[in-house]
Amino acid sequence: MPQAGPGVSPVEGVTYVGIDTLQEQTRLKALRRGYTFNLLVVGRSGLGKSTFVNTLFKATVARRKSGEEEPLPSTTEVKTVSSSLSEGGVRLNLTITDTPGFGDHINNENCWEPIVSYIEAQYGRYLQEEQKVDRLLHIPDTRIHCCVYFIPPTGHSLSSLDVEVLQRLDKIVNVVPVVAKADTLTLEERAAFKERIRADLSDHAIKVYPLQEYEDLDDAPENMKIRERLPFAVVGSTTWHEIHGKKLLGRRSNWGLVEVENKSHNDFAYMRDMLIRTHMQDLIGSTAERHYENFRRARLSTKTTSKVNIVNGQDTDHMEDLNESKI
Ligand SMILES: Nc1nc2c(ncn2[C@@H]2O[C@H](COP(=O)(O)OP(=O)(O)OP(=O)(O)O)[C@@H](O)[C@H]2O)c(=O)[nH]1
Ligand SMILES: [Mg+2]
Repeated sequence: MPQAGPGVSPVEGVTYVGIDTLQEQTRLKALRRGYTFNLLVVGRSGLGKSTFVNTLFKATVARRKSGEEEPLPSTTEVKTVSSSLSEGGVRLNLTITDTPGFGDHINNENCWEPIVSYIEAQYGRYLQEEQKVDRLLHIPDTRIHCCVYFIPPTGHSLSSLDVEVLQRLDKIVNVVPVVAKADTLTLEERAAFKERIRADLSDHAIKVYPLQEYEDLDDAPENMKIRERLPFAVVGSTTWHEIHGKKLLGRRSNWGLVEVENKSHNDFAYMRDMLIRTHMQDLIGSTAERHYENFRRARLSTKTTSKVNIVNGQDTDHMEDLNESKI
């Protein structure tokens, strides 16, 4: 059989057009540009969010010397860390935004506001760029593609504060729930707690990623397995331990060393696989197609409403400015 190529068809008598090379063209274009993936970590105070950020960077990007590390200070402001990874010619710009923990006050009303504002500000920034007359071909993307939400390992149920925060977040961002400090629960406690949390999420109609209603048929079996594992029970640590000549990230517990990247010890590696290996493209795509689109529609329809008022004799330019400044 003749080799496929311009003018040569793999099927006799059929003209070969070459649309099968589109995939390769798209791949090469994406490789040149690289990928940007933005993660946000959110949750109540002291659950190990900053440790998780550092663990993910260490386990994914840097393999440094073993030894104990300085304890982390409590996070007081939103902080973004970025790192560029390259593997097999594919470049990834991984950005993780760490947020201060909440829930310490007697009155925790509106404690989610800074987080919601942060997520929306990134959409606003993108929209502003997109609407410019001379806009960039590739707008720098700071939109949050995934929010990792930390649940305290209480062994009971989801607290009312977590429910309130999650109900606000799931409308604007892809949310992946995790049980923090999983090493403080036995394997049986973890399984029971996870089941309880899944039931709580469903009772409160909180939608977590991956959503069944948006998946392709091809993804369905894999996503089903992920949903059965949610919330991921994770352990974070930035301390390297030398075991049989191998450097491992881990945390000492009553039962011995809990290895961060060992799938039989906790779900950290399952989660990293989902975020970076199997679902990154879908997380980026669904952020653009659903969450950003919802924001854009809402923001632009507010503008249209203000223009209707203008026609009714209001101050046009001033109202436009007000809308812009909200971004
Ligand atoms: N047992 C256990 N402890 C952890 C784990 N991850 C972090 N810690 C410890 O929990 C404490 C708080 O960790 P941080 O990473 O600062 O927590 P945080 O959520 O960023 O805290 P805030 O910024 O104050 O909200 C530290 O003493 C960590 O060593 C874990 O997986 N298991
Ligand atoms: Mg912190």
